[in-house]
Amino acid sequence: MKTFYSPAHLLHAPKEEFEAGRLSPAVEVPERAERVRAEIERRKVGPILPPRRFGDDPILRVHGARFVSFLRAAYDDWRTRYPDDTADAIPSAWPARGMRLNASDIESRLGSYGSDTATPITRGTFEAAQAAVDVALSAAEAIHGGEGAAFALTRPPGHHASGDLFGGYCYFNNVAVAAQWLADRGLRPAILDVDYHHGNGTQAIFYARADVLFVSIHADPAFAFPHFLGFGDERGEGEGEGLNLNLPLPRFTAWDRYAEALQTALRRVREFSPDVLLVSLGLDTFEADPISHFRLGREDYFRLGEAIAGLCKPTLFAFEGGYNLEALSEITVNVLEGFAGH
Ligand code: SP5
Ligand code: ZN
Repeated sequence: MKTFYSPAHLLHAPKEEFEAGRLSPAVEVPERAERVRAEIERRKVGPILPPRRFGDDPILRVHGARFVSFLRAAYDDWRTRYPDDTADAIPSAWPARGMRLNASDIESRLGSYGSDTATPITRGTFEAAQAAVDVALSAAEAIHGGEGAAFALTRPPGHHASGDLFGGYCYFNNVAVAAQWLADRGLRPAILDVDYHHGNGTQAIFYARADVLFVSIHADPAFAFPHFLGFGDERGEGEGEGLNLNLPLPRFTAWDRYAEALQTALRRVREFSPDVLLVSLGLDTFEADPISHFRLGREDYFRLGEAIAGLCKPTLFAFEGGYNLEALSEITVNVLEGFAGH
């Protein structure tokens, strides 16, 4: 299996996030992708290739032009506002109920386009996010060209970013842009999101769409991030009615219960009969993940890959969350090997 990877992700290295009432060390760090890259070499998954540049157009098929302009300028605007400081840009006020959406200065723009305080914009964030999209698109192009599978080692992740919101460590929705690119070439994409957290951004982007299926297995938002989307009664709307499937699970879910949800998800994907499958591959379902509460073990990730392979579809895996630095690379490659049948 080919892996697509860009060192430009190193440009996005936030030191801290504001979470649980305090600034804490960032968990979405460059070392994540560097470790996975090394393990892919060590276990000989296949060649590691650089992405090509696709430019803004495929991004603009999914994200609003104002949102893209905001992200492009955000760090410089922030530095201009706070010239004698070095802190990264983090929103601190939002247009909450009863207020007016006003995206004039950098503070109001951060609050208008940002959804939480854990997703800092640093000097290199835009370039890294753009490269992550190119990585996902290059994998999509490989699959469009006839590859049976590809791994997009995307960082920063994407599934919490919607058409005009960044958050949950995500800026551009890598998987959504890749799915749209494939749909624009006449293919019928299904997206399976197995990150611990609900892919609220991806769901929002395709919620009213009949041509893209979104299925997500995740921690119940009744107790987990993103808190405000991902409930079981969200089934799509308009033409997209019935084309969104959320499978929220309780705290401490282990493989047996997870596997049941996975079978339900795979049944729905099969019924949709896609031309191509995109997997939002979060590894934060691991039992020792530092911010999550499922209990999948190392070996379970082989089973996950194998089960996905059972669909017999061209498959694009895109890296999302997963924060246990010691286990992350091993369990990521377990999925890829399980899929490839090693
Ligand atoms: C891509 C992805 O996995 N994004 C996840 C973003 C989650 N951000 C907030 C998580 C809150 C978890 N709180 C645990 C407290 C440990 N300090
Ligand atoms: Zn996650």
